[in-house]
Amino acid sequence: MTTELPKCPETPPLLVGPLRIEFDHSVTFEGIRAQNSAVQPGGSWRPTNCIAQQKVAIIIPFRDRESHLKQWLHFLHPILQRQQLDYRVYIINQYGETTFNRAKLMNVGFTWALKQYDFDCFVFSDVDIVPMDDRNLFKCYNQPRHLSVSLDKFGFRLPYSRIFGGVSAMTKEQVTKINGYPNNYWGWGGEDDDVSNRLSIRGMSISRPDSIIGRCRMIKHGKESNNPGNPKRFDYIAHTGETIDRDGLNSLHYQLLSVEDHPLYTNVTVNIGTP
Ligand code: UD2
Ligand code: MN
Repeated sequence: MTTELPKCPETPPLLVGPLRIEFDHSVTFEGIRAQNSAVQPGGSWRPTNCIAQQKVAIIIPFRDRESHLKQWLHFLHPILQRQQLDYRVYIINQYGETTFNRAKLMNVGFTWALKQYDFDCFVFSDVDIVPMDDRNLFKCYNQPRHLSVSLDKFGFRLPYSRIFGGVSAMTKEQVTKINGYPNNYWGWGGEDDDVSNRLSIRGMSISRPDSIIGRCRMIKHGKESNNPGNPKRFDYIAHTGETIDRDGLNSLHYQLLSVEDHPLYTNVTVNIGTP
């Protein structure tokens, strides 16, 4: 006779609530591994005593931010395990030195993760943001979810109501409905507002935790010279209605250079081309 595991409860029982998040200690990959011995190669984990509510791919756009990545892994692996998610961490690493493209990396992560596993939910996260409360669940809801709602950098307030940058979660269906992220936002800014436009064009709204549970910290940093402000962003976000159907998952082209299972994450290095 086989005994089937029960589904994990809606509210994970081991959550602790508010967390002390400070970035003043340096951490090592070995140290993080030792603290998270149940995490599998590639940075995946799932509960052993119940079936997770959701299968979640965490997609992190990345280039040359190793110290941020260590802090993120250090804080997030324990939180994600307490949240009882069936999860895997994907670092989508942009190859080369040309202008950064955060949104296109998100599309690569979504597409690649689905080739590996039948994920239901995608959490798209900056590498430098850590939640200050583990009740801020890294899972998906009926409407697209914005998680980094109350950020220290913005004085723990929502800077504007339609903001969708930082950390956000969408189901596979929600991502598909908006044709994913735009691919043509090179450099800093605007791509998150384009996604917000896409959501409202497709009749969706943004769900959020409250401003206490939604508190987050961002690691202080400067701006990289190869991620300059995109001067075209204002023009682009005024025309999402015209671009949504032709720029996105259906027009994504990239060259996969390597996929490596590191002990704490899956590293996907990709050539996404140039502007
Ligand atoms: C804001 C948004 C972010 C994004 C960005 C504009 C919030 C809280 N954050 O972040 O979601 O919309 O503006 O593009 O609203 N990255 C690298 N290497 C680089 C450059 C960027 O890994 O050289 C990645 C990394 O994951 C980083 C993210 O891209 O966290 C966003 O870049 P940022 O942190 O420089 O931008 P920031 O903090 O203004
Ligand atoms: Mn940042």
